Amino acid sequence: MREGRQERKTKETEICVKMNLDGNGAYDISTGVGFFDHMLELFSCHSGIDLFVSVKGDIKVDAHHSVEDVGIVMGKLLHELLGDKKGIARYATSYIPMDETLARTVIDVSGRPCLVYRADGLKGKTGDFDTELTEEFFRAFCSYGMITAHVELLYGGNLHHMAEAVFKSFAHALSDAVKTTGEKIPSSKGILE
Ligand SMILES: [Mn+2]
Repeated sequence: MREGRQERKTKETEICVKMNLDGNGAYDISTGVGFFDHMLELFSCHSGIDLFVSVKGDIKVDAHHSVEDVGIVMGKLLHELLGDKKGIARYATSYIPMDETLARTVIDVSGRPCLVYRADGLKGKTGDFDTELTEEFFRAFCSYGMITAHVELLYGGNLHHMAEAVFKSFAHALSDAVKTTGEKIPSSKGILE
């Protein structure tokens, strides 16, 4: 089982994350930011990755530190749980519509951190969440998870739909990319860091 936990404490946030890459989408999320909880719940549900997230953060400032730091801790844990990446699919693509909105994520579990993020329309608040923080979350997650992701909001209208489609498309692509489908390390170099 690729299952574990990771904790991180700074002067801004105190975070605990537990993850099971081979789970069935069970979650318990409490970040102090309601809409972000909703996004992480979707992430778990649609990736099949079991996810526990608990945050005590300085949300009286704003949600920035909490959201970014959850990305850091989730990324670090993902990287640890993937180990030598033997047998994983490595590449995956997912398109997710939500009514008028369409999002696409293409992932390479490359061992190299890179995020290409194109979601110009994702600006402004929905609920208690500044949707521009979506980029901060994925940047931190990809940087510490050592994965390459191209995340695009192709078009959309409603902010809630747009944020949701982006998170769901990322979740689906990640789920497929980390699935174990064989025995080999999927690289002609013989190693994925
Ligand atoms: Mn929703």
